[in-house]
Amino acid sequence: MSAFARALAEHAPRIEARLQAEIAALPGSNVRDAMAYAARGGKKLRGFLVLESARLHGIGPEMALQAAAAIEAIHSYSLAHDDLPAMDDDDLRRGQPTVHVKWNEATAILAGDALQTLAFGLLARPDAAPTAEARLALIASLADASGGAGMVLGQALDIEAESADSPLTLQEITALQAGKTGALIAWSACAGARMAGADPAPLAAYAAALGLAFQIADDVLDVEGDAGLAGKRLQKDADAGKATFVSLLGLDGAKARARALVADAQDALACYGSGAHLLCDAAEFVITREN
Ligand code: GRG
Repeated sequence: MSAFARALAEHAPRIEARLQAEIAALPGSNVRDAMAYAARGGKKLRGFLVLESARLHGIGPEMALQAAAAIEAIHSYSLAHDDLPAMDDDDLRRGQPTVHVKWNEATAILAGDALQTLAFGLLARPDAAPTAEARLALIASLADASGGAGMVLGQALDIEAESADSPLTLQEITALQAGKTGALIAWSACAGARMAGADPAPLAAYAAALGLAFQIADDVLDVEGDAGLAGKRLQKDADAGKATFVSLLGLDGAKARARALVADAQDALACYGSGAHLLCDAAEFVITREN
């Protein structure tokens, strides 16, 4: 097992435990149960990026786990809503029935809503960052990353593309994915710098390349992956005739582009020296993952 795989395997249950403890503290309801279900499992890659970028800036997991749980709450909300019939209409996520299939649409919508507000609540706690300014920077940047200039915009462009007259161009699909997938990954990688009041620019450059490589790898997985390992339905984009990095660049071209982006991501970390080796390995991981 690589050092990265070991670190991810160590971090993921701690992030999950922190998030589940926060959800368990809410009053009992179907929505609370659905929140816990939506937050369960997954790689916790975004939380990992938070913990590692915090470590790079001298901030330990006791403090950084709060922001790691927050970003995984936002990510879980986005998946629960993305799976709804009004959006991607999926019945399988992380190898399990999706939230609206297990409960119903109203519960899936409310669980997503409550996961989203929980995230901002977690970041507002005194133990989320060393100073009030840093907490505000985390909150404001997460609002940007997840809202109408970030993930929600990317999702809206993706939905619009389904009924467009012509498939998206490479430039359009790159912009779409920068919002839909890239914005939360970028927030995660920059979180440690924001907590410490440091310049997040090198981490932002790392994350821009990482996020795009992640999405290209997702498109490759959609074509070549094993649905059992991926824990979700594959070939959806090709079946829907949607433009993807694979349809635009070809399978080999998409893989080559992802590999070049991993090199760019690793180059952006040079200023941190050997302290960033796990983030370097994370870039390698996103293009070799099977789920
Ligand atoms: C509903 C506002 C709104 C946004 C949804 C995240 C998203 C936007 C849609 C998800 C659709 C999708 C499959 C996108 C591809 C990239 C992606 C986000 C994959 C899932 O992330 P992983 O692989 O998942 O990190 P785990 O399960 O490991 O947490």
